[in-house]
Amino acid sequence: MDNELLGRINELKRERNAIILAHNYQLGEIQDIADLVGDSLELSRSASRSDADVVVFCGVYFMAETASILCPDKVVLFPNLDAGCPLADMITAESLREEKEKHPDRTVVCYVNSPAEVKAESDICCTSANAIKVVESIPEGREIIFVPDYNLGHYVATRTGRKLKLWPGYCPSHIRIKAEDILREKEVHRGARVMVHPECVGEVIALADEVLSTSGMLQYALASDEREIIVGTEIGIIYRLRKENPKKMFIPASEQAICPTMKLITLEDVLWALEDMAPEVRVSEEVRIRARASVDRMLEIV
Ligand code: CIZ
Repeated sequence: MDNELLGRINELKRERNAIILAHNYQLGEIQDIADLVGDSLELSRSASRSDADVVVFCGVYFMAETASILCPDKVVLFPNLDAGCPLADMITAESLREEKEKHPDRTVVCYVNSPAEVKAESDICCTSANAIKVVESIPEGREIIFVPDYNLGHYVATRTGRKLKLWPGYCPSHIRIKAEDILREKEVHRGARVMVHPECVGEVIALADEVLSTSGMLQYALASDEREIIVGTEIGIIYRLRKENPKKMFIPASEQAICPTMKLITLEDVLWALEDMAPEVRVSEEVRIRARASVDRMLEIV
């Protein structure tokens, strides 16, 4: 690793009173320089509690927006504006408004992987870790629209027995994991536990021992005695799993489960963002207040 580059990043971090946040799917070198590594909501919540003036968010675009929603008093820098989330881009506020008009008496549950404007149009937000609890909190008999991830919504519907109207969005990286990948790895690694993310398709979820969010996977790996775990999510998480559990073996269910935009942010991008104090992501106050209300309703429940 380039010591000069790292030295300069650290110097600027101090000068700007900045913290660097990295999502669990980021490149290893980005995770290594981060003050915090985690899932999108835990990172934004930690940032809001910190006394930093500047947050450098290394993840995908909706995550930087979430940080802006929760930290309006801070400058949120997003080092590479090309790092979008294809799942979040499968819904717009306008298309959701049209759907709401067709179903006037409904509750909209919106997965955190969505644009800020969609959060603002929703009644309550959820993450992959708490989606079941959020749906269970809605009174029985009430119509529920779940956006934008079809597979997560389908999993929640199966687990809660609730009928959800599902949006046809999906994560292009998670749907690359196939049932045959799990079966093949189980054959090679007899006795290994299988943990998968709920953005995976139903056939994959059906073969899993554990269905967990990224933070759930990290907690499970630390707490369990399992020596070998097959991991069905974006492969960036393998770096942190191995770093935190050097004696355990983590087997990616599929090397194809890679999110290209999650890998766009480089150390140089982080340095330039701190030098230029740009690109900045700031959600308009009107959208922020409504999106924040949807996030706060979730936080009251979980
Ligand atoms: O919310 C997140 O960070 C994502 C994308 C998934 C997860 O399970 O942590």
